[in-house]
Amino acid sequence: MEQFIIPRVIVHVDMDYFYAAIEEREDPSLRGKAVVVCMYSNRGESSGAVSTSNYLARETGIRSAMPCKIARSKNPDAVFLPVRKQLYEQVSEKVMTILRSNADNEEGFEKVSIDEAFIEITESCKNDYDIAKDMGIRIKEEIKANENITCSVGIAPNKLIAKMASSFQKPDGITVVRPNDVKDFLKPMPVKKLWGIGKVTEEKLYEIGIRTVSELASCDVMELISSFGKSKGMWLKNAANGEDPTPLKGRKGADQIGRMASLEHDSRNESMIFLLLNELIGDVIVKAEARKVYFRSMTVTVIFSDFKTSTKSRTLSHAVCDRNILMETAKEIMNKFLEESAMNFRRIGIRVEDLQESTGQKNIFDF
Ligand code: TTP
Ligand code: MG
Ligand code: MG
Repeated sequence: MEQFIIPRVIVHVDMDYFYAAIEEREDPSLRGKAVVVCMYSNRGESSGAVSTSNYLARETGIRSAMPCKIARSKNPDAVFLPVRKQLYEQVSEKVMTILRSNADNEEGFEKVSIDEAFIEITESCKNDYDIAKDMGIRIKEEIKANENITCSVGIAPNKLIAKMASSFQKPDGITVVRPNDVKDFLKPMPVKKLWGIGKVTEEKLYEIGIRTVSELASCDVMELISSFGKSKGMWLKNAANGEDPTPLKGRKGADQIGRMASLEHDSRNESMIFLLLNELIGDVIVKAEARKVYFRSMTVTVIFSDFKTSTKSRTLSHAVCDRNILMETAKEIMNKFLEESAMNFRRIGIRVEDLQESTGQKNIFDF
């Protein structure tokens, strides 16, 4: 039976050699050298494991999770650096802000780890994969312009294929897998490449004679169920056929509500900016009311015509859900942005945070 699937366009972004790329950026003298970032244990530099390494280091066989000692023996000339987690968290935060701002809406964003996230762009690209590719290229440019590091992008009809597409061409790649190309994309892959298949499953599949994704796709689902149980068996069958209906996890527990949009053309015309701001704020208030929440803080984001992104936040004295307060505070911030930079604005966004349930709690204006 043919399943009815709502068409989606999902983007997966994964930063290239993330920790090592940040170290290279911070110290340009590292360019052209093999760089290994190590998580040393409290026994000092003689123990510990490799967090990551740049691609030059990988050429000499160095891999994540390898003992640092072995990495040293593989490439004594490499530069070994200790992890600086706080710094990487800060960069991650900025990258995530950029990604979030490119999603259709707040629900269309899901952070997967410190250096990767899914975003849904179905609406923004009107379900057109040519537009989606341009958006992917722009996201790469935006991250490069703001953070001076590269990423790899996968664009596909679901999370499973988008995730696999982003690792298809690394580093600094972009891979678009259109709905009609999903089968061909998967066909030649060994089963271990299917995102979600670990060592144990791989070995079990080998035992029943399945080595490639295409063999798995044509395998009888009942045989898979008898080997793996119902839910895993069905998942394997669907995944091998490139099907993954799982939604992005943005909605659940999202502690913020936000909207972002492009100006009709790049501009710093106040009335044009405030008109769009007013529209975005209207949407945010409607959502906050629907969720029955008040907010304590708010953030305004501006993306300038050179793709540089800037944000400013304010904390309010009380939790409210009030359109006028939001508009006034946002205008104040926007005026600051206009004062500080002569650059045209490209996109603007507004986000409310520190959400609190409004049930049983009065708005300050109720008193
Ligand atoms: P990854 O995205 O898996 O790897 P990467 O970004 O270094 O390289 P690439 O994506 O280009 O293949 O992981 C992101 C970061 O997480 C990585 O920079 C360091 C950290 N990490 C560890 O600390 N230990 C590990 O075993 C792995 C795999 C990653
Ligand atoms: Mg990465
Ligand atoms: Mg990653």
